Amino acid sequence: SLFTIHNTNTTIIYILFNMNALNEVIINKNTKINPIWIMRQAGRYLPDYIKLKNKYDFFTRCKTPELVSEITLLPIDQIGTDAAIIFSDILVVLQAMNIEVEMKPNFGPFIPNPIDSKEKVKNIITPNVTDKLGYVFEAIKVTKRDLNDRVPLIGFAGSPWTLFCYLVQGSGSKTFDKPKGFAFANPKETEIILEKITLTTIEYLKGQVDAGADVVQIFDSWGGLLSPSDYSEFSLKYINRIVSEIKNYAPVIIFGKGCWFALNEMAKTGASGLGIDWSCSARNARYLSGGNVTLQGNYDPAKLLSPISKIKSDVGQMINDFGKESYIVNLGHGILPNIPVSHAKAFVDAVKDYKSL
Ligand code: 1CP
Repeated sequence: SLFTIHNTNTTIIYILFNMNALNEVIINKNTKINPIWIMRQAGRYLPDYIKLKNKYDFFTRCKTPELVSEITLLPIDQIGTDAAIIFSDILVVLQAMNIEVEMKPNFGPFIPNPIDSKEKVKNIITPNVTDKLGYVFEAIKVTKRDLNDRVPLIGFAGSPWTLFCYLVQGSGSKTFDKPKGFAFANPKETEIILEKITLTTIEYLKGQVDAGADVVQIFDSWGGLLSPSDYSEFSLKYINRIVSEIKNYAPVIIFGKGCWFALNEMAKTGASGLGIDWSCSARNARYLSGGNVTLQGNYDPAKLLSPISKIKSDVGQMINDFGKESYIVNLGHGILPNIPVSHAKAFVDAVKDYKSL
């Protein structure tokens, strides 16, 4: 294999490689358990995270390797997920590119000087990633040490389009009308920006893998705001470049929120896994993705507020629908801050208790 496998004690890596390897794991351990992790599992809802959140500001948490490791391990210890995801944020890449990003309590990301005119495009740099983001690589090394091979570690980055959304809008938004307007009015400048983010992201993800990340996920949270053809031009084109550069170093998962229409093209990028949200059924996701790629998802995060008995039966149904092979259980988007820990744990336990029909 072209990949360095840092962990051998879990199915999640094997499932992203190929089914034969997975089957070996199943036979050897005499159990068949789909791997599970939860998007945004490290932050948000865990009381021990909230304590650290009240003590240290957001970027201090991101930039202190010991804190990153502590936060990253919380869900492994407390709800038992099968993979860890490094505690960081997609927006650290914009900071590295010379864009000031603040994280305002009870508001979210805030960019005081967004790229809202052509003249400002020159403010964006393609940085030396080790200089600017070396603290993430350091945090990955410390976290890998502390994980001690219990579960694999997932690195991540935002897609160029999703980062562009924050860069132009200056904050979160439901519609991201400013970046869409900028892209349609200034396609050339938009291409220049997306290229720079793409080059930075390739180096950033390579650095994460070199530091010990076993898998990487690309979050395209706002790709679903685009039409299928605009998605190809402004988002998938760049994701494709990133995947082709990274896939020989580590398996790549693409999560595109609301991007079911692009599953077929995403499958052709060479990604090992595709994240699915709850607007797409398992059957449609398998059909659209061509049936040969691992799928991940897709429980509606808000449904974790259902009674625990319902969560358990839903998980059984979901595994039946996606199938036991080439399937990583997850939510269809990040876990919400108001989910009781007991419900998150019930979701994980339901996967482990699943008995095939
Ligand atoms: O202090 C805090 O707790 C602030 C909340 C917070 C947290 C915990 C933010 C601000 N980012 C994070 C961490 C984070 N962000 C992780 C890793 C840890 C975890 O498991 O929680 C990850 C994977 C992300 C990824 C991320 N950040 C995405 C992609 C996933 C998704 O949810 O779509 C996006 C869009 C962001 C931007 C962002 N950062 C923070 C917020 C509140 C947001 C969303 C802003 C908006 O509403 O648009």
